Amino acid sequence: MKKDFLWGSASAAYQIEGAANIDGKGPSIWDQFSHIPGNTYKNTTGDVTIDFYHRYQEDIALMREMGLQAYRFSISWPRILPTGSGRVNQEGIDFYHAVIDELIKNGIEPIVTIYHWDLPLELQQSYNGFGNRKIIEDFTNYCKILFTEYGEKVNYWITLNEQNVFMEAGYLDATFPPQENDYQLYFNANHYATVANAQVIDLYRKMKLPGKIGPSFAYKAVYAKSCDPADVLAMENAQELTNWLWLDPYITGKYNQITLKTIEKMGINLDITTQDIEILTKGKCDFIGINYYRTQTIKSADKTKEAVEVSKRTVNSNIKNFATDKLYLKAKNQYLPTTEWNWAIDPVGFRIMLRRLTSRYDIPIMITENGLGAVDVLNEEKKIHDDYRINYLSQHITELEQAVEEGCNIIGYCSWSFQDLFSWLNGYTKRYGFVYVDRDVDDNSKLLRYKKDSFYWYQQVIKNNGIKNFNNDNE
Ligand code: BGP
Repeated sequence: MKKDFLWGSASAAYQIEGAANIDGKGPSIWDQFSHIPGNTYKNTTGDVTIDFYHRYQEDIALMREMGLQAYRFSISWPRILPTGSGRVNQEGIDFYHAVIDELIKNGIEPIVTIYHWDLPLELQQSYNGFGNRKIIEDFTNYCKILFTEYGEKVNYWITLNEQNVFMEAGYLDATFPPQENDYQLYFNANHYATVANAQVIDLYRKMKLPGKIGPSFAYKAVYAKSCDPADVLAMENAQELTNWLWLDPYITGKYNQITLKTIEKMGINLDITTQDIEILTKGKCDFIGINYYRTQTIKSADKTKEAVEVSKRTVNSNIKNFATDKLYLKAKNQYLPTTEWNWAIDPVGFRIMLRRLTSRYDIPIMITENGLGAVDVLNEEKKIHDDYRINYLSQHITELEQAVEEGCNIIGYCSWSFQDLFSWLNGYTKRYGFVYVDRDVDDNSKLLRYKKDSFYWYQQVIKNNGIKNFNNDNE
């Protein structure tokens, strides 16, 4: 990898901070959602999580010990602005200065995510959050505060984390807040978020700050189930509605015509103005953040009963006369193993995705998440032998190295995650970290940190600037 390549790891505020109700922080939509019984695994909440808020120095010391070069974390909007706009909470501002300073002091590059899903509850309750175009102004004002406070210290900004995921889960599947199930609302809310993203990138440039800025996208490269042209066409439909709908405006500054027409034919009235179109052209990203976990396989709608999985979505929708399942269906890929959570494990798909991105857009790419969620066991000697995680990461990094040799411009790699953390709907059963945190649904656990085998393995990867050299050295 190039000299300035960053080997890092990632997290998000709601998943690590805890301290949900102290030092002036306001409630977020996730605080409310996780407190409604039945929404999360065994009703786990982010009230305490792994208490990064009080233990950040201990965690950053572990990062330093590992040799981590970058740490991606998010800022909690309601910790900065308890009601989303208006009064600023100085204790929140100070907290993130302290975290950023501590990272820099320890030689670790802070990569700051501005929005990782914890919208201030007030904005949801007063005007429906992302469902209203007012969000664009409030998001811009929030960003202005962050750029003014931290702009000189932070070289990498991530605007929105996985807009595609929080939109789909929040506005179609109703599994995340605000638990809506409405295609018309989904497409408009998504569009407002896309405009908000572009507007703050434009603002960042106008403020003449030294760093780079871009969103993080959950990219699932799509495969056709077969070479039947009907399956391939279905795959193309899926690309429009699951990838290009975001990547095109982020990177090229406009939606492509096929995406727009597809949405229109679905009976959607997209609330897009000429001013929006201008904002999009001014807010192209410097790099694209990619969160990669899996690929998806697609088949055409005509031939099957596998439609059930996708059709569920339209059950309560206000628009019942269309569904994406007329355009494409999800299918199983018989060539790929899966995780315990049934996510396809596909390291080659990682490389395919990077190559597709490069050939379509030719843009610098930062891997902002990649990792394996698994059940980890702390044994009697207080060790965690997570060779399955080492295998997963090692296969993915190997493909990443290949992609670089093949011409992809990758500027960094952040695994998900450094410490174990709260997995939105899965509590602490599904763990991703290099550092085990003694934490379960029970808020009284001790929150002690233990280094897993993968901690020492990643330490070597960083030291050797990748897997290739590391493996050669060990031969
Ligand atoms: C991404 C999110 C992360 C993280 C990860 C793993 O979509 O950006 O916040 O949680 O997925 O997901 P999960 O915890 O559901 O397994």
